[in-house]
Amino acid sequence: MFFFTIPLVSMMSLTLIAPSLANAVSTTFYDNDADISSTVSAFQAALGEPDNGSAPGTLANGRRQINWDAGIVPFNMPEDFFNSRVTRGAVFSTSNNSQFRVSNDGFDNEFDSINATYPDQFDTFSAPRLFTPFGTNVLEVNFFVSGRNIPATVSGFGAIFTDIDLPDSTKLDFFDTQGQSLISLYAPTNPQGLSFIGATFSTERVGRVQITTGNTAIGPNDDPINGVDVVVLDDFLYNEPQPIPEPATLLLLGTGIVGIGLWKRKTRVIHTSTKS
Ligand SMILES: [Ca+2]
Ligand SMILES: [Ca+2]
Ligand SMILES: [Ca+2]
Ligand SMILES: [Ca+2]
Repeated sequence: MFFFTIPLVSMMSLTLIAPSLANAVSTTFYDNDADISSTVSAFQAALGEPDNGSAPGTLANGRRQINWDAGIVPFNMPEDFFNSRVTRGAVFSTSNNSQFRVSNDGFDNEFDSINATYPDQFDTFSAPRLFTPFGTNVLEVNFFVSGRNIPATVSGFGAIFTDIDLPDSTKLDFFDTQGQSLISLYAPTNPQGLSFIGATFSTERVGRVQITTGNTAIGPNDDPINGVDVVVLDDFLYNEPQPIPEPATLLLLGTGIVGIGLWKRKTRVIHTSTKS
């Protein structure tokens, strides 16, 4: 594992005009090796200890994780399952009726009930279950105080993908609570294997993460030679969702940050791998 720092200014010049991004540092994590576990462990450490499981309410420290593998997670998973039934502060949505699927619910293996060829393409980080939006390849992750209908933010999020064949097909887009883009990360390819990407932020708060899985909704055969890249998801990792401060508090914070006037920004990349 190695570290290096690159300026983000050229990539994200738009963010320079946003006062909320003063002095922000993002650390990004990538891995598409045969074993991504060391990078996932480094990301868990960056998010913080402990794993807060399904504890309700907001805790001061630690992280939340979703591996989809518990038997109670249904094949047709509702969008709010991981805040209402299992309280981990994450609610998902799509532009297409917010439909989701979780594999291996008795009759299914790695989504072979959707397409019989998929088990040859997909791998698991945490066996046996995988996750996907349904009817679209784009989903949104919104954060809440665990088990409550109180919007929240995080300062880091990462996800594991399987069967990324084409570069630039799969990415995470991070947004603040105002909808300003914080960073866009493309995931490295790893056909029939696993890819991890994640980012943590020093001062910015992430209000929403948009996940793009390949370039098609799940359903067709994976056919990258003809430009069709089906990709699905395994584990999600994010730090403890914290409630969004009251508007008066935000106003005071914004005023103070503008006064500092140092809108420097840089990013640190951990373990970049180039396997294709
Ligand atoms: Ca498989
Ligand atoms: Ca799993
Ligand atoms: Ca493939
Ligand atoms: Ca694929």
